[in-house]
Amino acid sequence: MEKQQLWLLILTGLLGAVAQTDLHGKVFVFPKASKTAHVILKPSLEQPLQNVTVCLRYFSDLDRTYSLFSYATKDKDNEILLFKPRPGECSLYIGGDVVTFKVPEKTGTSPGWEHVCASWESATGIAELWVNGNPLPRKGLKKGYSTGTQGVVILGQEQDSPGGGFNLNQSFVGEITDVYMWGALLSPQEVRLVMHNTVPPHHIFGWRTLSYEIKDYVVIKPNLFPLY
Ligand SMILES: *[C@@H]1O[C@H](CO)[C@@H](O)[C@H](O)[C@H]1NC(C)=O
Ligand SMILES: *[C@@H]1O[C@H](CO)[C@@H](O)[C@H](O)[C@H]1NC(C)=O
Ligand SMILES: [Ca+2]
Repeated sequence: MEKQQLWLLILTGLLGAVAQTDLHGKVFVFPKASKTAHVILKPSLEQPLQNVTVCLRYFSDLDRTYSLFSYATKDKDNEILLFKPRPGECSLYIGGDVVTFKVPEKTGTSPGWEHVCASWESATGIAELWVNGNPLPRKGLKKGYSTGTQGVVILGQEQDSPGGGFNLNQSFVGEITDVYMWGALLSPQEVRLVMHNTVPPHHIFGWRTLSYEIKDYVVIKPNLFPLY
């Protein structure tokens, strides 16, 4: 009996460590403003990154500030952060520095949903933001930098310390789906393929093989507007 329980524990432990879910056609719903609701993505980033791309699709009617993707390390709470300071703008933080892109209103085909890909290349510092498959004028930051490791990646809240320091006024309310991260840059063609859910391999996080932990009030639901 005790032996069985022990094996069960070991098995659950192993499954817990590697459990991956195919969330195709599903979304995370963040139903209300909160300073606790969030989703932790795993594993934590073990390698410093010189090339980074983050893509996701989201739908929100917030007109305040909110976070889309937050990676915080002990040294830098805004190590990699995709952030909406206000409607019509999108900011990318790398190692605590920030560039802000002006986003033209409604360029997409799915009303309300917006697909974004943000990338950063250490060698040049060049940051790209693609909105619904269209590139915005490039900016630059943190040339020569490598992102820190062993931090925490969170959807739904903006971190001011790894795994915490949330602010209700920066919480995400709405729906997020198709979240991916690569330690590499994507070609323009790849960005457009990702938008149509044909995704290059070798990602760090992938929506169809996601390891995650939901904290507090976040609900997984079918996508009501599945274009792809
Ligand atoms: C970063 O991407 C560039 C362009 O794809 C590539 O030449 C370079 O080797 C990459 N660097 C690393 C560290 O992966
Ligand atoms: C959130 O915003 C409200 C209204 O603007 C403000 O009164 C409150 O102090 C803010 N809370 C935090 C934690 O920043
Ligand atoms: Ca922060």
